[in-house]
Amino acid sequence: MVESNNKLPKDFLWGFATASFQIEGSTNVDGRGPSIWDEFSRTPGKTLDGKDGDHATESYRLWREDIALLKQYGVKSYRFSLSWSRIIPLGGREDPVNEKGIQWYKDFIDELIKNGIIPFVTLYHWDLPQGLHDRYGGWLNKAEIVKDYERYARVCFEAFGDKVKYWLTMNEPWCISVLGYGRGVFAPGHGKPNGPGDASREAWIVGQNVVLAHASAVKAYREEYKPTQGGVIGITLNGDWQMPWDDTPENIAAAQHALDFAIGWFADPIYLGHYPPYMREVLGDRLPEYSDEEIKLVKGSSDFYGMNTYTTNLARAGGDDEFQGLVDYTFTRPDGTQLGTQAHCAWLQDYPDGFRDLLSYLYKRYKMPIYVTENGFAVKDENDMPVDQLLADKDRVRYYEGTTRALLAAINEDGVDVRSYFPWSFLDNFEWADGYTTRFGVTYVNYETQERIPKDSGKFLVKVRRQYDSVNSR
Ligand code: GBH
Repeated sequence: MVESNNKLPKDFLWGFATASFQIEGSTNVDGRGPSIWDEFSRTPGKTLDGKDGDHATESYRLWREDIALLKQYGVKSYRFSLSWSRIIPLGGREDPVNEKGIQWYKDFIDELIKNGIIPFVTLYHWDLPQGLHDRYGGWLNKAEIVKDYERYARVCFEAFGDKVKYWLTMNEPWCISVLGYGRGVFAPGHGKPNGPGDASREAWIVGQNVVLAHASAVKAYREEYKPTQGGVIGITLNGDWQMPWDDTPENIAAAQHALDFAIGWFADPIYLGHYPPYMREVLGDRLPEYSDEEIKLVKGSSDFYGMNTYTTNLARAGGDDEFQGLVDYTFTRPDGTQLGTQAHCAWLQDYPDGFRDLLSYLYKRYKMPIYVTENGFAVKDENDMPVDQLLADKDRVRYYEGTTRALLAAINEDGVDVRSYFPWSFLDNFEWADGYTTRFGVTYVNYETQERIPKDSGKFLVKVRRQYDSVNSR
């Protein structure tokens, strides 16, 4: 029996998410230029299994099969990203546009629409053209990157904006900045001890440049494309719920400090017009100021809150990691028990109540409609299991049971305006520094044969979506 609080808003976008570099492969085809992830993943020691993105799930070649499977899953929408260096191989505003790259995405978008699937497009999911990194330091160079990104965005609005009505400028600026320039575990690998770059400054600089590039593209869209194309545009931020480890005042404060550094760093300037005061307290002048003109551009530059979330942390004061706001994260409660089921990744446990609490927090603080653009789970040791065992992905099914229930409660009981749910990911794929050893897909991919087989979690998500739909059509 379907309960009344199983209702989803009428135009709710239910689908799956991916990103260009993680699935496309064919890195040397149809004029694509190199990206920083080609170079990084080919450097020995940067990925866990020593593998790169040259094949991934071969989705550049197998796109028709992928769309057929999406249709079989019955999704209403599909979130994917564009590869900047397929569209402008060298990346810059004076560099030539690659018609073959544009045509490929046009065909892809047309085929989605023909199958009744709404395209939800990310402009940038971490695969910066290597040409821009080599030419002027990529995201570190404000004057150049903001203009080059804006031009890239314009080329995309021009080429695809008649069909694409949902745009994300950037995927997870925290990851671009901290993992790429602060901890050095992602491309371009700055910020490691003894590595290139000043880890105490670069991440904070990159964070601001990413926001300014985002805001410039949004301005261009609103002024020149939106009036005729009529879509929405915004940014998507990673951020996990933070619970105080216990109810001492220090740890209650620590949870807010963790949110300030993980989310507020970007969301506060964009939605409220200033940095969280705590960030200035910790970083002093290492946190770059927004000029009056810049903050005018940035404030209000997102039509919605784009939310990527995976887990909940227990926050404890006294950490020494600036990128976490000097807060310690743990999954171990004061009584020694674990918060939830452990995933393959050390940073991920299953805790659905946190998903609901995060939605409420974001809605109250930023007062924007929320698009959940990623949410997912990697089953522990899945990659080592025989296929039949791996397909019965119980822990992932339980994870999605929890988060979909929390999603419905947030909408129907807490009154949060949520407009999409895109589990990560449609397919097992290239999991960045983990290579292919960590699987996030609701669809198993055999990387030798490129066979795709739905896991139980994929079938589960199809089933719950049908239940919600039947409520909608009453
Ligand atoms: C998403 O990021 C990405 O958008 C997607 O491309 C990726 O495949 C997916 O996650 C699964 O990983 O303290 O160094 O251990 C998720 C956000 C933020 C999750 C950083 C991991 C811990 C980093 N990520 N977080 S670390």
